[in-house]
Order: sequence, then structure tokens, then C-alpha cells
Amino acid sequence: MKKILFLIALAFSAPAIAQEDPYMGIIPAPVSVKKTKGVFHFTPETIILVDSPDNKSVRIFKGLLRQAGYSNTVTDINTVDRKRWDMKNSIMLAQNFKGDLPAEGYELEVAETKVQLNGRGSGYFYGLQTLLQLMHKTTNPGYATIPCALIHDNPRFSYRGMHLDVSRHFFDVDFIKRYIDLMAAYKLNFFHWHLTDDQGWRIEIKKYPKLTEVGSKRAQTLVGKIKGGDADVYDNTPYGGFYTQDQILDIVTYASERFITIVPEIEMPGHCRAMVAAYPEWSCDPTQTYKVAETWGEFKDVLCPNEETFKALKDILREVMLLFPGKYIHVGGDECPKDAWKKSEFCRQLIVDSTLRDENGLQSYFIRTIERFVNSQGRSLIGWDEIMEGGLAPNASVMSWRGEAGGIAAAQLGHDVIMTPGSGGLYFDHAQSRSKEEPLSIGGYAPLAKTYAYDPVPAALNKEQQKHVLGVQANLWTEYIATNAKAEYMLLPRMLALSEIAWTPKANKDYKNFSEQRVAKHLPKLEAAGFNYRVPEPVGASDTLANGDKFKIELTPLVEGAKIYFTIDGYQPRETDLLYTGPATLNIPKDKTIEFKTIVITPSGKRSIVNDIQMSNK
Ligand code: TNX
Repeated sequence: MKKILFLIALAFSAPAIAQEDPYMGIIPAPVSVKKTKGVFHFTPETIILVDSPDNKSVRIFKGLLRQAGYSNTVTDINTVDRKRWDMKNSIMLAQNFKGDLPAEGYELEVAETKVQLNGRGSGYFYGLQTLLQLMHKTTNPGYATIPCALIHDNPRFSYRGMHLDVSRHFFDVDFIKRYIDLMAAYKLNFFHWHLTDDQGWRIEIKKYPKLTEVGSKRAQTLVGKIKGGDADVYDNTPYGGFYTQDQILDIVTYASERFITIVPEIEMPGHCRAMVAAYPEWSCDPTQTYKVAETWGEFKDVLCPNEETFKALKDILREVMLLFPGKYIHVGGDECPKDAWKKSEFCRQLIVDSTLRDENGLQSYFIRTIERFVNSQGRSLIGWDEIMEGGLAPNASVMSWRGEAGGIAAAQLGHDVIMTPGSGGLYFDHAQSRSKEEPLSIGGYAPLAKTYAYDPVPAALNKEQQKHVLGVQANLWTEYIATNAKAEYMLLPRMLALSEIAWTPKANKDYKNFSEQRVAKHLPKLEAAGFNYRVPEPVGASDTLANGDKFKIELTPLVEGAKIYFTIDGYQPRETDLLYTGPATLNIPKDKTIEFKTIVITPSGKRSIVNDIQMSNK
């Protein structure tokens, strides 16, 4: 070890002075931030004045202030002498602002003596979130500084979505609320709740109790595959869970208080094993017995497009619509194998009678039938891009997940579109690096930088068609995500990148600034709030190969205050190894390869995976 160290000359220089952050740490970066001189000193004496004390945003803001350790009271401006507004040390939060603001927009002015927020509805709520992000705690409890600035802000897209699959693994009410809290803090506004799938039906339906009695339980779960082989390993443990209608109503209210609309997804006609396990009569072959799925993938046991099934689906959707007041009802529509329909005499006849071309026509027939019903109830149907198979239902919106092609085609036909392509880094079940140390995942590759780089508006669309791109969503499928800690690991920090691609004008996007100056500040705060996250590898270190006799290392941790330790000899780095203190040049001995490994350890002791760079002088 000593010998090798001797051979490589480590020339450290002082770390480069950090550039000033033009967005003052705010995620997502606002439309415009004009910094002015000085700071506002927030103290326990700071008066918080509001013009609408009963407003739901004010209630939420008060709660968040308490949680952050500030105990200031919030005062109705109508009950105090208005002259007090001219007093120093006050924050005025105005909801009844009469001036012009863009949709969901706000303006926030921080001066040395006072702070003024103007906004309406969600804009007001987002302004409060920005204000909270700007409050930097001092060492004195209850005290904070807020840097002076003038901020104008509004979102790029009206649909800013985050999805969660609760079928493959179930997440309880508390977790869902924390998920919603996170979304709200980052100005996301649609929660796509994937409530049903082959592996479990998770929503109480009063008219069809077997959906949860039978459909919410599976006998066991695939744990993983044996390394190097393809043998599956199961856990032999029954698994289940569902939300009662009361719990759902509670969550819907919780979300709506935070300006989040829930898009419930009831999968059909595929991904319905749990449904036909409960009610085999809704399949094309009721003589079979079906089991709630214990493994992942596509299943051939799908719904049959007959009267009885449609009647049941309408009953189910009626209950769903009573629970979820939002505009969109998501009916899945993805990955529906046509085998059962091909085998069914009834389906063959239906194709002839309804002059459909084939089973793809039947998929379209299915979705159109449901769409007519959903529209008749005053709602809009949304589905995965497979709902285009055989022709798109007349008013449907499309979620483009198999790349962008489906979204492009739908927008060209004049349909609204949400972009959520797995290839664009929006599948948060995909791995965050290529390292073998990443936890088991479904596969794929979606590092933070890739998510960040995604632009939801495809170049193939003209100006008119682009208007149909309502926004963007990331999906968290949970086949291999069984715990809250892992869900948060997969979500963070990528959800911060999602929030920026959904909110921030394209011209303001800057990955270096986002990751090094802002994500780095947010992660410790998220940790303090009790969230798990993936400690990113330092900038400048990734799983790479390099050649030459000199190798310059310049590393930046993406968690404020974190330390980077390294080894050059293939050993697993830890706190007892060399501490990186600034840029260094390694001289690589002739004909040798150095294995430069790094680990990031945060102030609280959270550890990154180990990164490996092979440096070769051959
Ligand atoms: C595809 S995205 C699916 C899901 C899986 C996911 C895994 C979509 C509409 N269908 O059923 O969970 O891939 O990444």
C-alpha cells in the first residue's frame, strides 16, 4: 500500500471557489430571480400577516413552519392596524392580490425589512413553498435568514405528475401522505395512483367485495432471481393490503389541500389477474380458476369484452368517481395480450358483428366503450399509449411510456398527451447507475443527469401540436420495491429533476447548477425531514475508464458537507482512507492500472455506493 502511494504523486490544490447560484437554492428553478442586496432576518418576533387566515394554504404553511421549528403566529391583517405593515420585520402573504399573474404563478419580494408574497390559489401555495425553501436556519433556534430578491414564477406545464404503483407492493396511508408532501414541496400537481394490477387489487369497492377479499391478497411474492441463473426465488409469505374508501377520501382531501389532483388508475383489459381471480366470470373463460399473480410481467388472463364485464366495470368506475373528483380517470390499457380473445368464440363473433378488423380492434372497442361511459359522467379518459391500438377513442388523452412515438402520434391527431417515456429517464424503477452495488431493480438505466436532460416537448411536433403536450410524469413501479426506504431511495433525488423539467423554463435549466449547487443543499434537508435518498456519486467520478500517465481528479460531492474518501489500489474506501480535499493529479506508473475508488459519506453518516475509475497507463 505504502509503495503504491509513493509511486503516485498526489498534488492537491485548493478547491475552486463555488460559483454563485442564480436560483438561490430553489428547486424547481423559478422563471426569474433578481437578487438584491442584503438579507431579511427572520426572528421569533417576525410578524406574519395574511389576508385570508382560513385559506387552506395558510393552514398548510403554518404546519410546515412548525415542523421546521418556527413558532411565529400568523395574524389576520384585517384585525391589525394596517400601518403595521410598514413596520419592520413583517411578512405579508397576500392571496387576494388583484394584479396580473400567469396561471399558477406568484411573485415574491424579499427586502431587508419585509417580505411580500402575491399569488392566488395554487400560485399562492407555490409561493409559500418557495419562501420556505429560502428560509435558511441560523444556529439560533427559531431564527433564519432569507436572502433579498425579487422572484417571478409560474410553471412551464400544467400537468406535473408523479406515479406510484401500490399493487406490486402496498404502501400505507402514512407513506402516501408523505409522498404527497414531497410532491407538493416540489410543485408537482398530479398524483397518478396505480391502484390495481395482476398482483393485487388495492381499492375497496362496495358492490364487489371479493375484489379486495380475494383480489388484494397473493399467496407469495417473487423475491428475485438467483445470481447468474434464471431460477426464481419466492418468499412463501402471503402478502396483501388495500385502502378502504374512508382512507381514500382522507387521502384525496389531503392531496387537494396541497393542490394535488389524484388520477386513479383502474387497469383494463389487461393487468387484471387479481380481478379475474376474484370474479372469473369477467374473463373469457370462467371455467378456469385464476390466482392473484405472484410474479411480474404480462399475463394472458384478461377481461372479456362482454356485457357482464362492462356492467361491472361501470359499477366500479361509478364508485371510483365518487371517491376521486378529478377530471381524469386512468384505465390503463397497456400490455394486453390478445391470446384469450383469440381463443374465445364470443370475441371472434364480436369482431365480426362490430365489423372490427382484429383483436387490436377489440382493444379499441373496449376502450371506446369505457370512454363513452366515463365521458357520460363528465370525466375524461386517460390511458397508456397502447390505447391507440386499433384506433384511439375520440376524446382520450394518452400517456406515452414506450418512448415518445405514441405521444407524438396522439398529439398529431389532436389528443392531449402526457410524456412519461422510460427511455427518457422517467422510470424511477430503473437503476441510478451501472454499479453492481445498486439495489436490485427491474433493470434499465436512469441516472439523475438523464432524467434532468429530458425535454417533454418532442421536436417532431409543430407549434399547434406542441400545445397538446400537457406535461410530464415519472413512474415508480414497485416490482422490486418492497419498503418505504427503497421507494424513497429510487425517488430521490430524481424527483427533484422531474420537478425541474415539469416546471422550469427550458432556458433556465442547467444541470451543473442544479446538481452541484441546489440538489446538494436539498438532500440534507430532506434527510432531516426523515426521507431516505440515494447519495449521488461525486461529480467527476463515475464508472469510467481512462488512459494516460497523468490523471486529474476533481471531485464535488452532491450532498452539502459530505466527505469523499478514496483508495487507489482496489480496496473498498471508508472513513479510514484518504480524504479528498481538492483537485489532484495522479501520476500513473508505466504499464500499470490504478483503480481509483471513491465513497461519499454525508455528515449524518449516510454512504454512497462505491465508484470505480480504472486509470491505465498502457
Ligand atoms: C411496464 S409502463 C409496465 C408496468 C411495469 C413496468 C416496469 C406500463 C404501462 N406497464 O406494468 O411495472 O413496465 O418498469
